[in-house]
Amino acid sequence: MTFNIYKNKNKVTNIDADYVSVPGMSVLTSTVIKEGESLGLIYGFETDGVFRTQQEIDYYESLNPDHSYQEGTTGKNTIPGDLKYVDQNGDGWVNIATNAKDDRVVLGCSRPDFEGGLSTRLSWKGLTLSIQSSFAFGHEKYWQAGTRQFQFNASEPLNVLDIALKRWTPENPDSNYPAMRLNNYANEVTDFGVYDASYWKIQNINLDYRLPQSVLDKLKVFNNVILSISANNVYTFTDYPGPSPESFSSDMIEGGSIDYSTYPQTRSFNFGIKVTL
Ligand SMILES: [Ca+2]
Repeated sequence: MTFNIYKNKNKVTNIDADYVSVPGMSVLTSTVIKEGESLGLIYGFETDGVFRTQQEIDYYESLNPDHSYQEGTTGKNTIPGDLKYVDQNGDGWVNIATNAKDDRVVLGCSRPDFEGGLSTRLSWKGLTLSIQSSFAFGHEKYWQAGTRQFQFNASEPLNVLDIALKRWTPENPDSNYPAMRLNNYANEVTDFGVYDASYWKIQNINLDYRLPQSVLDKLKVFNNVILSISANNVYTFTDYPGPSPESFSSDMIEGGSIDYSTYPQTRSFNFGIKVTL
């Protein structure tokens, strides 16, 4: 059995100013590089549940006469069931403008506390069983598709997951999931989409069977015959809700912080015969 574990420790030692990533094709402002901190920080808005009533919204709207409390990137008006962003700097409104740092905070870090692998090889008579697995613990990831389960685009309708059934509605006023929005995408990164991405993945299980020497002696044809069966991408133990906790963004800065729903790896089964004449 081999077991290895390691910690990738990193720290940004010098940067002129916080660098906030703005991927080219979207209005997301999703990660930040900060001096004295690790790379891989997820950056966005802390939320405090959803707005429950119009009275509650009216109160928040009264806090700053110059601004509506939280104006989304599409300029939508807040309605009951919308996520409530936290005003971090206490000026009575949430500045959602791209690159605005007034109310954005670090929501998590995509760098695991520990990573490693565990593999084992067991032999008994002609049988050899080997199992390979890997793990990563203590990190977060932004599941972008998760937030999209509560938004519906009439021109590009997509299926949504059953999590959408838990959404806030006037009949389900205690829900902590936001109301469904039509054609009003809120693109801001919030802690609502940030999840623990710890996992333990069984990558491969392989079983070999070597024909006994007595059988080979009888056949008088082969020197060695090994039958093998293996499974790849066997199972991942995780609480992460997306298809894969290993999913990542191809954006160089965002890297493992943002899960744009990479197509999950397939599970495969192989059967083989290795013959030595
Ligand atoms: Ca503010």
